[in-house]
Amino acid sequence: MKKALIVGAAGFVGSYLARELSDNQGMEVHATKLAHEQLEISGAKIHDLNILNKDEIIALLYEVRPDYIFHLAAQSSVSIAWKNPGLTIDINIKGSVNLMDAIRELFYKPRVLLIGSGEEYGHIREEETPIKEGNYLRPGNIYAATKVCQNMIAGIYTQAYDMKLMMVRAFNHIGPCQSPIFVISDFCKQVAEIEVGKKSPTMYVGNLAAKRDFTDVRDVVRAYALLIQKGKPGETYNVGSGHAHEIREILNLILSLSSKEIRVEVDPNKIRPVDVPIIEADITKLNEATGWMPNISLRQTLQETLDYWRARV
Ligand code: A2R
Repeated sequence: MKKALIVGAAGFVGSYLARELSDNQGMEVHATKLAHEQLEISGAKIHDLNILNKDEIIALLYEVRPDYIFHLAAQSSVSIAWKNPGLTIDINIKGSVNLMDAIRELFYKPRVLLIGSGEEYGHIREEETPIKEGNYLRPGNIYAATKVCQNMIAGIYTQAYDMKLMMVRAFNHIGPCQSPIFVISDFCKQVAEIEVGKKSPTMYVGNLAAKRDFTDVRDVVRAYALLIQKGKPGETYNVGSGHAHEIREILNLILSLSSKEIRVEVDPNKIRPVDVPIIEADITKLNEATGWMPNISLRQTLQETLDYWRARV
């Protein structure tokens, strides 16, 4: 039985990935969290790990000896990265290098998937859409720049030390359990609060004209599971749906799932200092490497995310 280690599993993606690996891929799953975080995943062994401490990483790798390592740990919010660039750089660059360097010191070569972001492409031009992995990178925010850096350093480690590192540029992923600091989860939570009278019938929104490529988190983790087994070391793969939707269109779809009359107002605090007008993935490379295509419709994801918040507010 193959052993998988998920680093940074207490966030949005970790539990979904653990379930995919144990239930659908038949792997033994180990998952890490920060000491202060709560995490229980049935069938997975949980370990405490801070990736800023390389000795902790080395000790864990020798204890677990994973065949596959998924690196999810990050400061993953664009808006928090504007407010706290130093911390974001420490976790997303220094932390990732600690992990790569600890893996380099092992006596064997596990297959590793490092998760980056579609934000790495930055200001995508009309003619570059849908965007391919080899496109010029123009990161437009601090978070994106840290993920570009992770990707470049991983390429160097792969070549210099003949390591089996694969890189992903994940476009927006959505679904039940996502933090409401992310746009779709925020919209669904606001609608659920309005429905039970916890909030006045006004939605506060940011830039509705931005176009983003959204994929259900369950499809995303299936792509990760396939890529770690079939991906080519040193290569970067887009993971997205292949279609960008205007945020306004998604908001309207969410509003149509509610019977309440809801007004929409722009909140200047939700507008980011620099926003990228369109981000859409070309997923040909991923599809050719693994056969993956998304299965879950946008409508289904929105319905389930709204129902998730309805059960909680
Ligand atoms: O920031 P927290 O307290 O939510 O903890 C996050 C954790 N994390 C760390 N783990 C180990 N050592 C650290 N120094 C450290 N700093 C933060 O990584 C959180 O529990 C986890 C990442 O989960 P999320 O932020 O929810 O990311 P998500 O949505 O699961 O995405 C996974 C990956 C990330 O690399 C994203 O940047 C990328 O996919 O899109």
